[in-house]
Amino acid sequence: MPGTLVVIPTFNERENLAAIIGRVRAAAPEASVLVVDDASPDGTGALAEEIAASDASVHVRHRAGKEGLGAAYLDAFAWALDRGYDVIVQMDADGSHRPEDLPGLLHALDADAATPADLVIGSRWIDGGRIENWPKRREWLSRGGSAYARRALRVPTRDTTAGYRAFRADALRRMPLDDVHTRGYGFQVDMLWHAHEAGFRVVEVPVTFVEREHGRSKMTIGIVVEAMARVTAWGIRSRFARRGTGD
Ligand SMILES: Nc1nc2c(ncn2[C@@H]2O[C@H](COP(=O)(O)OP(=O)(O)OP(=O)(O)O)[C@@H](O)[C@H]2O)c(=O)[nH]1
Ligand SMILES: [Mg+2]
Repeated sequence: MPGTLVVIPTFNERENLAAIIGRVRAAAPEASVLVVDDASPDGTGALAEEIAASDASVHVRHRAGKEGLGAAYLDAFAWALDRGYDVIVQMDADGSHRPEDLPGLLHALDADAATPADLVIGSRWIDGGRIENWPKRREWLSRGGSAYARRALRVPTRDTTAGYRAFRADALRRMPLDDVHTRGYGFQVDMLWHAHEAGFRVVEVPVTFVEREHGRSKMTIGIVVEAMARVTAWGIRSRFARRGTGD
């Protein structure tokens, strides 16, 4: 029975995969898991198949090569919407997004929550949000990037780059996903901006973000530059569009 799907994109996460799936299954036993692997050279895809063979709630998608996080998520969204899941969660494989925070994210989507959301963001930069094991330099880069995107795009969210998110599927279905072109790290900002423009109710809940212990970061300076350049261009474009409509 469709319900909640936790999407875990992977590229060379063999050391992390079994642990993260185990923790998701423990924290949210009713949720299914979809691993989206971009032909990881370290064999993450084969390991995902092994796990799926012994757990019917775990699914795997294999993509031909490394095309970026955004491409993997768009593929997963289409897969999940096709199959009628009600809630779609984004989660990194490296343990930065703690599965134990998942019930809090899902609760904010509930109809009986104080302000039921279309999109819930696991936020580092609101009261109660924390980060563990990040060098100050990384913290300031992330805070600065979030603040810049918030101002440039006029979105109300504190953590605009966070990758730990939960979408209500019916809201995601209304989004123009074909207009989301960012494939790298800016994908998160791109999606948030489109969600905001589409009138989504976006709610932030505090999470503890933990730096990866195993494996290597796929974050590069090129990814940061792509994100900053795009945010600047979107900000300018949306201002002109508003002026054009007299807003
Ligand atoms: N399928 C797929 N997954 C990816 C790709 N790039 C990154 N990922 C996954 O996306 C998640 C986030 O990537 P990370 O490398 O952790 O990026 P980050 O969190 O910004 O950087 P660090 O935590 O410092 O390593 C991880 O689960 C990665 O394995 C990609 O091109 N394709
Ligand atoms: Mg990470």
